Amino acid sequence: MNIQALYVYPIAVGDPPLLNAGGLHAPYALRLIVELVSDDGISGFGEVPGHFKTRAALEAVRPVVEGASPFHLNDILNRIAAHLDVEDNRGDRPWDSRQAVHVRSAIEVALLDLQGRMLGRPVHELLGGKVRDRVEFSAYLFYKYEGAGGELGFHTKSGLTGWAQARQAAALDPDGIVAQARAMCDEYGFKSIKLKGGAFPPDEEAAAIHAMRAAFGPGTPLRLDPNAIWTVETAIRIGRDLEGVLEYYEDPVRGQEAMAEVRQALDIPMATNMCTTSFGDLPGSVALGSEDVILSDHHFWGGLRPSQDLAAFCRVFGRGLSMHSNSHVGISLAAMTQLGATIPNLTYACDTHYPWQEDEVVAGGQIHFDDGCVEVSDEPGLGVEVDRDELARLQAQYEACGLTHRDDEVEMQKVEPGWKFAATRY
Ligand code: GKR
Ligand code: MG
Repeated sequence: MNIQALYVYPIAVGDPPLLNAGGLHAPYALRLIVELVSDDGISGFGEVPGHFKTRAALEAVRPVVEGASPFHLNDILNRIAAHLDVEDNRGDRPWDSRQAVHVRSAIEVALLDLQGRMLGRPVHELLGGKVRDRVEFSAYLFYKYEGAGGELGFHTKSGLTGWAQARQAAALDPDGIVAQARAMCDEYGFKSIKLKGGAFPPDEEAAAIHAMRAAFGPGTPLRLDPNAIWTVETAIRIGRDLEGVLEYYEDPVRGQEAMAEVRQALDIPMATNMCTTSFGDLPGSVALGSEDVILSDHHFWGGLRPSQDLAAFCRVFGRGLSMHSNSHVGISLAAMTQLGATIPNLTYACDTHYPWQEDEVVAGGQIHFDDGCVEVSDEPGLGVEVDRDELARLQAQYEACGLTHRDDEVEMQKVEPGWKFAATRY
């Protein structure tokens, strides 16, 4: 019952031309699927953002993982921490570029999936059991160019209706954003809405929030996330305009000090997945009071159990807890749902990019949302099976697309030559 083999599969999944503070999404989002196979032939899976360096780091921990008991999770993760020799830096872009946390997360989730399959128990029971049967997610809106991603990048198909049509439509102004919100909420039943900002001048993005408020009414919580490229002055000015309108204001500025300054000036809950992103950041968060809400993310807090530790911190120090997302497929969504089921103080609907993706590695196709929620599986492990044919197809797609890591600046330059990322733009 030991781990016989670790496999790392890089995959590319079609992703539409979504805009953010860092530039533009490439036609494919990259993910790494990790499989651990026991010597009695049982497999457990994990999924993390794809980057050639993370892939190499995962390959490098093979000697630590192979031969170990999947139930010696603490020992495996400790030895991985000691074994990994990577330079880790979150970076200044909207996404998190660290490798060690992604490696630990991929291995931890795959180990828990494997344990669950060996024991015939769902992962949520290995984490202490569920406190809810459904985990709620929110609509995640993006300014975007026309196109649905995949093979042809900016390709469009005719004859589409509903969300399929809205998913490929351009959304570059408040009307486009409201139309996108309507289509996504109608399709998935989401009750809260987040707008990814940082793409256009702040007043235009605030206007889109007001347009949504007018369209959906005060009963629909709204969030805005410019990914830290605004100045403190801009964030306070726009924040005053959005007081009483936003459910929370996510990372308008960069760093705990600036977030604390904006928080002091406004009467809006401040949220982050950029300034408080690791256990080492927690003392600063407490000392400065940099946020009201932390968006957990098991991919960069090092797994499901560390995310439960983060939830304990939030409970003790009066932080609300939400969940962050990058482009992902069903293994991540299943892990987010198993985790979310176990956290009593998960006080907000979680982010997910899932509606933007079409490709899927889990058998049976994309996981279903009912009224904005994903049902918590009680099947063994994460409760999803991997479709080997689809996995192979998405690996081939990875090989063919030529991308090795995410670089939204380079993608943006293909549309706007000379475009440069600015850590503070407005
Ligand atoms: O995918 O464009 C994107 C997002 O901006 C993503 O990179 C962020 O990590 O979703 C994210 C966020 O909430 O900051
Ligand atoms: Mg964010």
